[in-house]
Amino acid sequence: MKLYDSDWAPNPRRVQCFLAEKGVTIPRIHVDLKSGAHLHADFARINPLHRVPVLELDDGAHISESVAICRYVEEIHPEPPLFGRDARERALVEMWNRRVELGLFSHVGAAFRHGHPGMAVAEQPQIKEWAEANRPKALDAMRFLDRHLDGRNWLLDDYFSIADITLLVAFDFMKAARLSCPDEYGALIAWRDRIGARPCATAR
Ligand SMILES: N[C@@H](CCC(=O)N[C@@H](CS)C(=O)NCC(=O)O)C(=O)O
Repeated sequence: MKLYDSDWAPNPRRVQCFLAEKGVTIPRIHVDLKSGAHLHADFARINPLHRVPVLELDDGAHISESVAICRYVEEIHPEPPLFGRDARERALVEMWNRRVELGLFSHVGAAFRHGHPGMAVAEQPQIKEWAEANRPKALDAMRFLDRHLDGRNWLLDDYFSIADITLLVAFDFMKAARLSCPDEYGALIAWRDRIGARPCATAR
């Protein structure tokens, strides 16, 4: 088994964070996104969508999509469970993971891809107005998450899950999108401090 990933991009980081929380290591093949290594025809055999991360299994199968990779890892390394421990918790994890993906991650991603000069070639057409339109949406999501986290350790109270990992990656990726968390969102900032002590925070 090997993992095609990159050292700075957010979706590969989601998998690295997940593996760090599991205490699992998978051999990695670095794909240099900046030089366009993922755009080569050869990489299409690994992922025809030319994106990382991709997990290559020993039978030659390729799993892309960061959450699909994490689900596979959860199946083969069940401890500690990060997708929920019973039906109720699994549904709540899915709910919060999707809320973070759709509510924050996607807006931060759009602000980055459409606003950063370094993405002008990769993101075509790059629409600056779309980057700007996504900034207030990201702020709305931060406000929503801040309110939810008030009085809670993690998105699911005392249970740490993949949803927190998704939030960590989205939160930290804000810097690249030139977004920041307003000081008034104290519960969200305290959550970021708390997760900073976990293995996922330093995973790369
Ligand atoms: N939905 C995919 C997204 C994968 C993705 O967009 N990966 C980015 C890095 S974060 C990428 O490979 N970008 C290359 C490009 O846009 O050309 C996932 O969850 O893994």
